[in-house]
Parts: sequence; structure tokens; C-alpha cells
Amino acid sequence: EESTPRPVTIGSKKFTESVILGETLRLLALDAGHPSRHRAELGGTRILWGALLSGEIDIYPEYSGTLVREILAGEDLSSPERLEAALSARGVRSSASLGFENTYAIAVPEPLAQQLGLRRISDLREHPDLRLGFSSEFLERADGWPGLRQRYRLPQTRVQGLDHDLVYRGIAAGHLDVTVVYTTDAEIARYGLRMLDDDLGYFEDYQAILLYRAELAEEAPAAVAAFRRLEGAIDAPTMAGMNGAVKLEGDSEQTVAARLLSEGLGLE
Ligand code: PBE
Repeated sequence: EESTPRPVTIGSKKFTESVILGETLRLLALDAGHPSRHRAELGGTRILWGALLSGEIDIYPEYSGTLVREILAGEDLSSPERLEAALSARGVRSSASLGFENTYAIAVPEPLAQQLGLRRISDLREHPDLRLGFSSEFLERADGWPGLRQRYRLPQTRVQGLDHDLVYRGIAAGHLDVTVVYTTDAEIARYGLRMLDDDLGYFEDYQAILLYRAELAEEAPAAVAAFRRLEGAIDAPTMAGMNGAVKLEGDSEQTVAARLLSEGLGLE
């Protein structure tokens, strides 16, 4: 008698790209014959990582820099082997890059950037009165605002934490001057924001990856094989286009994920 395929639970963070990738994983698992559930917008990085360790979820989309600088901050990860070992000690495996980077960038509306001559993050040092608005997670992360402020010796004290989406509304409404964007956000172009050069090289490389529970390889090999078809399969403009389809054109994450599988990966 055939055993029923192991159900696969997918998680995603509270922003559009993560939900699109989560939906893509759900469809891939289904396609591989596994019942699958997507717990969309479960929370921030810490919540997703905890859910993965506890087995509440089996897999979620993450970013390499987040893994190294935030999740495993303080560990010796000086070689790929050490990173591998740190993950496997926790029963976790990582895919290769999905093919794109989504890093943090500091951004300013173009007219203001021109008026103040802002090109590099260092240039912010001369303008202590600027109003900063960052996603709440960035305000607290090891690779976020505290470190950025220290590295660049930034003097601003008007700093607000909001949901990532609200940051763009704050900029559009003129309530904020400077914000942190994710580089695959479709709003960067839409709102005419200038990304400042990270002249002191503060931000990490944030390649999109998949983190999954190691036992999935034995218990759901077809699903893992399907997930790994995403390795190298999505470039940054494609991801930004998908984010824009949801955020600016009103498509659903499900629709966009299904389109990626049929058009991008050639799956039905
Ligand atoms: N991000 C941008 C990150 C890190 C850089 C939002 C993709 C994340 O950890 O979710």
C-alpha cells in the first residue's frame, strides 16, 4: 500500500516578495504531489526562523545576508563549510541563490536629493534634521539602523519605525525624507526615489535563498527537487516585475506565482 505524501508547510514574511515566493513554493509542492499549505505573512525574520526550527513550517524564503548578519550573528561563519555546519547543527539546509539579490538601500526622493546634493549615505551626515522612516524590523536588526548609524556616524534623531509598505506612503505624502527600501521594490521607480551609494560598504549581499528542514530531503524528496528548480531561475528585474504586478497593478500573489511557474519555469 502506498503511503500518503508528507504534507509540506510553507512560511513567508510580511512583505509582498516573500508571499509571492511562498505561493510559488506551495504550487511547486502541489505539483510534486504533496499536500501543501502556505502560512502567508507569518511575521518577521525571527518568527520565521523560530517556526522553521520548531517544525511549525518546513521551508521559507530567506536572504543570505540576513542569515549571516542577523539570524546567526556572532557565530564563526568564515567559510561556506562553517555556515553549512551551523545550519545542519540546527537541522536546516539552504538552497543556492534563486538568482537575485534583494538588499537594503537608503533612498531619498529625487528632488530632495538634488536640492541637498545627496549621492552617498555619508552625505546624510551634514543634514541632521532629515526625517527618517524605516521598517520596524530594520530599526532593530543587527544589520539594520543601529549599525548603520554607528558606521556612518549619522546624527538624525527623527527616526520612525513603520510597516514597510507605509514607508512609501510616508514618502509620497511628504512626511518622511529618507527611507530604507528593498532593492527589488517596484515602488523605487514609481515614487522616483534615488538610492544613495553605500560608500562605506555597510550592507551585506542579500541573495534570495530557501531555508528548509533537513528531514524534508528524505521525507519529501520530490518536493525538495521541485523547490530547487528555483535556484538561479529568477533574476532581479523579474522579481521586481512580479512585486510591481502585485503592489502597483493589483494582481494577487497567487496569480503572479502561477505565471512564474508557467512562463518562467515552463511548468503547467
Ligand atoms: N530584505 C532586504 C531582507 C534583508 C534585506 C527585506 C529582503 C530580509 O531579511 O527580509
